[in-house]
Amino acid sequence: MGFNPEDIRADFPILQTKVYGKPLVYLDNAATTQKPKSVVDTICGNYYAQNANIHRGVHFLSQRATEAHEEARKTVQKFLNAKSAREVIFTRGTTEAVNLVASSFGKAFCKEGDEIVVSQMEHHSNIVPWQILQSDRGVSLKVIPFDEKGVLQVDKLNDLLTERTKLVAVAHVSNTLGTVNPVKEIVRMAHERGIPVLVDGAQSVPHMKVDVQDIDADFYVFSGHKIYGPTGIGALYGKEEWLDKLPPYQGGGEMIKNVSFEKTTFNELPFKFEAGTPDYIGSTALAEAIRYVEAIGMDNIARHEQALLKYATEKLSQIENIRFIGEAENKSGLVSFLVGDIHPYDLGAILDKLGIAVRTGHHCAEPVMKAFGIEGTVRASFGIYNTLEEIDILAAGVERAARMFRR
Ligand code: 7TS
Repeated sequence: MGFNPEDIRADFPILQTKVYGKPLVYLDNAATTQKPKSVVDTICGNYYAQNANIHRGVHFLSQRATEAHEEARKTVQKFLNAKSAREVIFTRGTTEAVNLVASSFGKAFCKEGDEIVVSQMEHHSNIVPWQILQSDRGVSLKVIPFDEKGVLQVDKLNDLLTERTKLVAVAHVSNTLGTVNPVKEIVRMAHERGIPVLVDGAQSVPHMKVDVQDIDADFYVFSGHKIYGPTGIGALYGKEEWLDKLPPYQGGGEMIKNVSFEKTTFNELPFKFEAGTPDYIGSTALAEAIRYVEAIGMDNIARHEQALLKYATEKLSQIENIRFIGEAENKSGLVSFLVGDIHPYDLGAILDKLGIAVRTGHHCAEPVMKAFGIEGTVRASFGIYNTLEEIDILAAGVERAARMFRR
């Protein structure tokens, strides 16, 4: 496995929580991950020792906070293998990063009749911002479908790309199906026609090595809270050539060079896109989270989570009338399922009473539910601190719930 999850667990105080007297089994990592002590300590330490607004101050604390924020940017840059720190924009998370691109790219490049291509397995965060552009600019959305196993039908992409396609926006990993999409191939196909690609990395960055230059994505976005970092911080990677061409998303302090009532000039990258006081405490805590996962090793994390996925799939398969939603060969560490006609909320509520935290519902991916003709699923999603024993507890819990409903 490359590392011992028991050692990792000791770094996460919340995992000691008892739920209704039972040990917490936290399997809702796709929604958000728990935080190691080092991340929480970084937040506290920064507030205790180096809090001051950044970039504007000549004084000691302000300079120290500025350096930490800019170091954090470099940490994200290296983590994603971006060419330059100017290509890393701090945002509130994936959602804000997609909205930033949709809004700015839309303003600069989209007009009535243009097309944006998304996939059928997108999280609402990578659908709705493009729909807003639809009503603002009159662009239309085209959708890459997936098959019955939840595999994206990439061969259909060529037919969807036209002279009117302005951008392709696709998830690297589906939060509902777990499918890992061949984003490098998608980028290659789009680039053959000169079309830029945004990749939603919310569910990939925490679980595998991501190299934005290798993928050749034009934009790549992720959230800090899904990679053991704090809430309220995430990043947009954008190729400098694209970010240079995009107008600012929000106006305010920090993103300007000069302001007068007659004319305002904008700051250079990355500050052009960071209006107002940025979350400089969050950025440094995110950098600490990145250091934390890198010390474990992204390849070790991927191997561990693949082992959990394999074991969970085998164990849960033994349950009568279980139906997996998402059976791609290339899957990330999560299982979405239904058992017989038990409502996912009922199953989730019983698992909760056993101390097991899973997510139920449509997981903000209603088009996926529609494609399968279901209302929702139960989803167990794995992280670095999960163990095979926890999978046993999950499988026993699902079996117990199934028996209750069979009676
Ligand atoms: N994109 C994907 C693929 C996601 O899984 C999520 C969140 C988002 C975007 C939005 O991220 P945010 O941090 O900006 O909110 N996914 C989930 C989930 O699966 N359950 O809760 C949130």
